[in-house]
Amino acid sequence: MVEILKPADKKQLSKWIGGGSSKQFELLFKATRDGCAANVFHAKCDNKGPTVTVFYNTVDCIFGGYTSMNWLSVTTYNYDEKAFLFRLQLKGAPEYKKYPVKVFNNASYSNATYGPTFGAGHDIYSFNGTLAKTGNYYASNGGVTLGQTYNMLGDTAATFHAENIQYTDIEVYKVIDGGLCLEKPWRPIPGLNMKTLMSEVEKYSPVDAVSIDYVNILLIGAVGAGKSSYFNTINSIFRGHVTSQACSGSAEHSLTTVYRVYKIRSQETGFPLKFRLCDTRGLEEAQGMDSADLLAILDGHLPDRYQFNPSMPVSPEVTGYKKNPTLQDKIHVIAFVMDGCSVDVFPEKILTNIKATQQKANQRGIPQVVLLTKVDRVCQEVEQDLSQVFYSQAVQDLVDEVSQLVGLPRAHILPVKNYEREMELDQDVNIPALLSVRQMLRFADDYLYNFVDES
Ligand SMILES: Nc1nc2c(ncn2[C@@H]2O[C@H](COP(=O)(O)OP(=O)(O)OP(=O)(O)O)[C@@H](O)[C@H]2O)c(=O)[nH]1
Ligand SMILES: [Mg+2]
Repeated sequence: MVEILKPADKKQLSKWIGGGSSKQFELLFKATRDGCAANVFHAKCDNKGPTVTVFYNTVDCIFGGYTSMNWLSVTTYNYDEKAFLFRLQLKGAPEYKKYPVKVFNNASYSNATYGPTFGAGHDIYSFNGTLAKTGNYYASNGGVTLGQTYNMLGDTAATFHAENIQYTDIEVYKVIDGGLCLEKPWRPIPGLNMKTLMSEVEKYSPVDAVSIDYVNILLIGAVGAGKSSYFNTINSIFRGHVTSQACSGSAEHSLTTVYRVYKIRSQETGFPLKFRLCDTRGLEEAQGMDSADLLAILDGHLPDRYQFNPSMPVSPEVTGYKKNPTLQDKIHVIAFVMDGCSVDVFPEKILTNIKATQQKANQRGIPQVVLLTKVDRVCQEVEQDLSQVFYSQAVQDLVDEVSQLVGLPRAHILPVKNYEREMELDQDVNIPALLSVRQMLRFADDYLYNFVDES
């Protein structure tokens, strides 16, 4: 028998449970499948960590409770600050509401002869012993006595479950961090094919009217966000094997200390492709790339291999400083590189720095994207199978979150996984990476067209 909790309900529960990532719900117990018996419930659900219990009654109400604590067969109340009751549906109509626990000590009640029970005085007491089915439901010998342990926020038995404890089903789901794969991709990419993508990127040439040979894509972001690894990833794809031309790794301060304008050569022709990836020193809270350095890069003053010096920002006196940069020297697209795992705890100072850069970029009309790296660490499914990137609820949620955080449209947020542990190329790594390059090249052309129109 299939589970009946709908994807939209899972999404809502996932949000209520919180903690950053989307949740997966693994069905542990289902009355209509396993029998409505307390011993079966305990055999399947004890010591399984956080769970959601869902009740379906004969008047189409769906409600239940969440606890982050184990169910046990010993008789005890369980302390839980995170527990809550919820309503998903009232008499057939979706009515989402979360009711927080107010007496933490009594959040749930474990007892070998009880089914799942929430609260002292038993806010929700599912059943005792074994229930036989009457027609299509189990008439509960438990009860619902609201308001003892949970704050019902003005709701009553009538508006919670229509005072009905004839259950057509009771389900208990184990809540797992990460995951939840969608049936349809959240970012549909019709005709997606690695060879086509590669050839599109290889054939790219900047808008004719501006007569430049290549476009410059600037990679900026926090220390360790994956800027150098991104260049290595793109370079690897076109070189035909995994390369690590740019130094990458983990360090307290930025590993990259020199401004590098990297070329990427096509394996087939041996010629450089018509874009450059400009790798920078990481942004840091205390030291790091100075805003004067950044402006100099945007406007094309800094030479390749410029040595960043946090205690001495760039000046026209430094060797190689281009006093009169041309369009060819300027930055045509900015990619903010963000570690997908640290979006929730993104340092305020670095965000302020990014916002300031965005302001400068907007004044210059430079298009911006976010390269959202390390998506393999965002969700278990994606870690196991990278082809799930565009099917992962967690990645979709993260893209939404980042889009809000930096104020860019969602199509500008590009999830990628860089080569880091792999020794061989992998199509599932290449596809999101190539899509991100293609998108940036399209944006670069937008910038160039604006330039043509202006002049
Ligand atoms: N799992 C995983 N690890 C990654 C990914 N991208 C980068 N890393 C790892 O993250 C660490 C930092 O990557 P770098 O590319 O050096 O980061 P950076 O932004 O250039 O850092 P700095 O130059 O120090 O500012 C390295 O250990 C990489 O292997 C990714 O997509 N997934
Ligand atoms: Mg680096």
